[in-house]
Amino acid sequence: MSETRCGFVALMGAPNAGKSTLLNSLIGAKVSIVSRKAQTTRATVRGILVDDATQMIFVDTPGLFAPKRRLDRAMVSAAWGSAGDADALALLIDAKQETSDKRGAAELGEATQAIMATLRDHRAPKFLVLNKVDLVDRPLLLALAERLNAGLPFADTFMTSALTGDGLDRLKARLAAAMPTGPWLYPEDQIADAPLRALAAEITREKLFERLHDELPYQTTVETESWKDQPDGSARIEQTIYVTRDSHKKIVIGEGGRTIKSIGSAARKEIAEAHEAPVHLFLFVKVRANWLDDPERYRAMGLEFPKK
Ligand SMILES: Nc1nc2c(ncn2[C@@H]2O[C@H](COP(=O)(O)OP(=O)(O)OP(=O)(O)O)[C@@H](O)[C@H]2O)c(=O)[nH]1
Ligand SMILES: [Mg+2]
Repeated sequence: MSETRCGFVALMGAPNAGKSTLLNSLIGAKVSIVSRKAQTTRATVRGILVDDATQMIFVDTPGLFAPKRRLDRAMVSAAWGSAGDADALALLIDAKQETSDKRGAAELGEATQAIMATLRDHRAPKFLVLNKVDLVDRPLLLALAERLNAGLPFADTFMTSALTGDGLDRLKARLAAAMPTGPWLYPEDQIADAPLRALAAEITREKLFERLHDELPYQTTVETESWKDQPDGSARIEQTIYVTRDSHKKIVIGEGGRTIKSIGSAARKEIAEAHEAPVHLFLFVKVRANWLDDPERYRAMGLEFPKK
């Protein structure tokens, strides 16, 4: 083999820009959960991709926003932490939102400007990725690309649809060329580095995000308590869903257990796919008024616990 390359690409951007969808499309498998709601991703998630002699470790990060709660602060600081370690930074922009009528598409959104201001201080080469181009007319995209490039010198600009796969080949090739030479960090066929039990908890959390509304999904977390491989090849998995209030517990369970049943059955199917074997999933809902201030829960999420 010719000289190998290997490096980290951090996928950065505002909540809902499509970072996790892009990661899954690049890898060709679901390694990170996705939802229509903002702030779905809570901790960094790695997806590993080989392109000829190059191994790229893509790091999906929590969306960047002005944090209010302790959990928000932990999420945003995890995202900026991975920017510091990256060999290349990809700034994802939701092109649909950034060119929305409300704003007249004449100036950049406040959130985007704030992200660019912090990105400016990072050394690694920066790549601009206008995502969701399936939803935006071309002339608007070109104008947006121009405005963004005027704000920060990007090494290159890409127009992608993480949903349709449009533009991803060019992005992949260009990022591969930007990786430093060096030995690969993972075996050739490895696509993720999180243990299956962590992915399983995330999958259940995704189903909660799909089915719960308002503040509720933001006040829940999921942990895999036990995973037992059975002699017949199936897995017996127990998970705890933490909520902050008894009224939330009632909603998660639903009338006659309808909601929790639907969450469990959707999650079970997907976990079984990832595990490539049948799964028996048992969900328990626990009220922990202060889980958002409990260091143990942050450790389980893969986050550092902020002092305040
Ligand atoms: N039309 C369209 N929708 C997209 C595209 N990429 C992502 N989406 C949708 O945008 C929503 C958010 O996608 P995510 O991948 O969860 O976004 P994210 O940036 O990871 O969001 P956070 O984890 O909250 O920071 C989902 O409903 C996706 O299906 C795209 O290229 N086109
Ligand atoms: Mg995400």
